[in-house]
Amino acid sequence: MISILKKTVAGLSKTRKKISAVFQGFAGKSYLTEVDLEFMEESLLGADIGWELTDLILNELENPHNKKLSLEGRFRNTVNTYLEGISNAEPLNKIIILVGINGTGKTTSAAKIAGLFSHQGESVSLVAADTYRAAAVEQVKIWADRLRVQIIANEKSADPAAVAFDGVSSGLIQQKDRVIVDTSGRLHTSPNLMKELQKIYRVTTKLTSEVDVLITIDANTGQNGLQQAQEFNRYLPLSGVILTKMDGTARGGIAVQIMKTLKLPVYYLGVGEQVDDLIPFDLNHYLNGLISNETMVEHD
Ligand SMILES: Nc1nc2c(ncn2[C@@H]2O[C@H](COP(=O)(O)OP(=O)(O)OP(=O)(O)O)[C@@H](O)[C@H]2O)c(=O)[nH]1
Ligand SMILES: [Mg+2]
Repeated sequence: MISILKKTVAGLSKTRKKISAVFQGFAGKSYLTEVDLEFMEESLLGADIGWELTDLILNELENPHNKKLSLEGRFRNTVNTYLEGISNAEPLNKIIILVGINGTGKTTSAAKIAGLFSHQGESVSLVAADTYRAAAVEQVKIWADRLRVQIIANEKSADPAAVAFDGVSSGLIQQKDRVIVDTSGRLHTSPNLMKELQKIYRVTTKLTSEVDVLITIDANTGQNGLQQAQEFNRYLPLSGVILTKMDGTARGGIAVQIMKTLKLPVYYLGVGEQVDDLIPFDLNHYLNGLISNETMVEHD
């Protein structure tokens, strides 16, 4: 199996392109000139790492005080300090509810997470609580068949909270290790739909306190994704983020801004449409993915 580090590096290839080229160009230097710094600034901002961290990184790299450490080492240290206490995620609870706006990758991520846990030997069920889109239950069914995990659905019900309640209670009775609830896409600007999500959360937490809510954010949406998560968090307590479609964007630096601004960990990165295209987030691997060239991890 391909290692998580290799997958992270591959999944971040578009974001890495510029940043890693800048670092390669500085090989052997211990501090940067004005022109070097401009290159670096452009590449970091272009990757959506954000102004605040970009300034911190530039200040660190232009300062010749710490010549013993490589530029890469100083880059890593600056990001690590910036995200201290935020980037380490708690292990996920038994019940995982996926929320987010339309098309951000909830259903695909639900299936991918089911695949990950089931691969680790856990018994998993998928709950199809998207009662809005006609094809939504069918989509979960196809994944469940492919993954050979149980699906709990009720095509006759128009009440997603009822489906979630039935699905989670059935999973608990069957002593499943993990129950993953897929919900329909909704805009945070629609109070009724957000209240419905609160209801899904409320009925689920009546059954057990072991519940986590993850929001899927499409990495291509940049700052907009930050706002989506902030708004969802006003309605129900988010445990963390799944940053999807990282494979299609050069702006994967948004992961850092999400963690810093929302004070929420990124749990997973989605790096493709296949079931194993989901990587547990690891800050060190992620930073490798930003600055290294692919050959540097070939022997991992
Ligand atoms: N390239 C890429 N495509 C992805 C990723 N995650 C999801 N997709 C694709 O994005 C599209 C939407 O994914 P879904 O999982 O259906 O999104 P959703 O949030 O469940 O959509 P709604 O239920 O309609 O709100 C599909 O074509 C997925 O294959 C990813 O990490 N990378
Ligand atoms: Mg869906």
